Amino acid sequence: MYKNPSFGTPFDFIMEKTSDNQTERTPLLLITAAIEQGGRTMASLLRKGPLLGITGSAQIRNVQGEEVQTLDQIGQETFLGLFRRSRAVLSVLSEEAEMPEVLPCDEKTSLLVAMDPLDGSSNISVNAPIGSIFSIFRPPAPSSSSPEGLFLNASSPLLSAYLLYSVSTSLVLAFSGETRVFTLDPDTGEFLGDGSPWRFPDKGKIYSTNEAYLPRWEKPLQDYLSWIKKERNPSMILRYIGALVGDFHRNLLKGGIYLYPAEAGEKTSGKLRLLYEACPMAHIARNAGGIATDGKQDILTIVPRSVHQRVPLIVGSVDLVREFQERTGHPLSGL
Ligand code: AFP
Repeated sequence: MYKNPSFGTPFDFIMEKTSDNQTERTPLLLITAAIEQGGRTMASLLRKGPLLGITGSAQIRNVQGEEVQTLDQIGQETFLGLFRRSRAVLSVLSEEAEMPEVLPCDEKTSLLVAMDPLDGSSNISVNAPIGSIFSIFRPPAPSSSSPEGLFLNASSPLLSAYLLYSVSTSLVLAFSGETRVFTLDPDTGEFLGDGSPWRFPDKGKIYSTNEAYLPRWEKPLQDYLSWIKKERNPSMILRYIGALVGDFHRNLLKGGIYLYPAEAGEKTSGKLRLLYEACPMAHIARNAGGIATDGKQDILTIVPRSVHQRVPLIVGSVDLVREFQERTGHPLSGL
């Protein structure tokens, strides 16, 4: 099997970026290795999908009231088990559990993990892309608060990651000012990347949103969409997979903007969860030269009020997000 000698692994990336941070090097290596192992396990299961009888509903609802799929449960058990065994994680917050779970660890070097173990579950039964999303936080000091308090008082992400299970399996990591893209070699089990930072391309022309909800959006948002379709020059194209990881990844590689806004009226906070969906994507975008906003403020400056808090999310290339903000009445400052 041909392997380009300049290819590097997530291990190389973390080693390179922690040369002056010995304290966090080990937990970051252990957590990244757990994410890689979970990615290998999930990718291997997903390849067989319906043959294993795991692509259906688990016939229960999660804390958010959403139907849980069997693969949601498998993702939860897989990643939670790996983080437990790493002994580098103080607590895990998951979309699939009401409360964060405290894990046995070496307290001196432990970090917090927030995760959506299986993003885009409605894509499972139709063999469309899905993913897993992670944000790694430093615990607040002193770290004696409640399990929830740890996440509500944590700093912005130290490292963010997602796995995309599609034609191939990608691992995207953002850490220390860089976003890097790795691909799973299914023969060797290694995640390999070309060793260079990834940046959003300039002049992206993709917008991704569920336009079926447009009638329920605020007027400035409706006007923005209408302008995109009728007047913007150069014109844009619409692409929507319906799994945040898939939509974000395409825009990261091609240049584009993803929008999941709040609806006008009672459902004002949008659908996506701050700590394990919006925040990691914002962090990955930022490290790739992009930006994320809730429509009014940078996602990375939002202080969570609850661990499963939802926020509107607009994320992508800086020029497109800036244009969105200007047209909807909240110009970005400082960018
Ligand atoms: P799940 O992780 O619960 O499957 O949610 C997926 C998701 O939150 C996100 O990945 C998508 O972008 C979004 O839902 C799609 O939602 P709509 O069907 O409302 O467009």
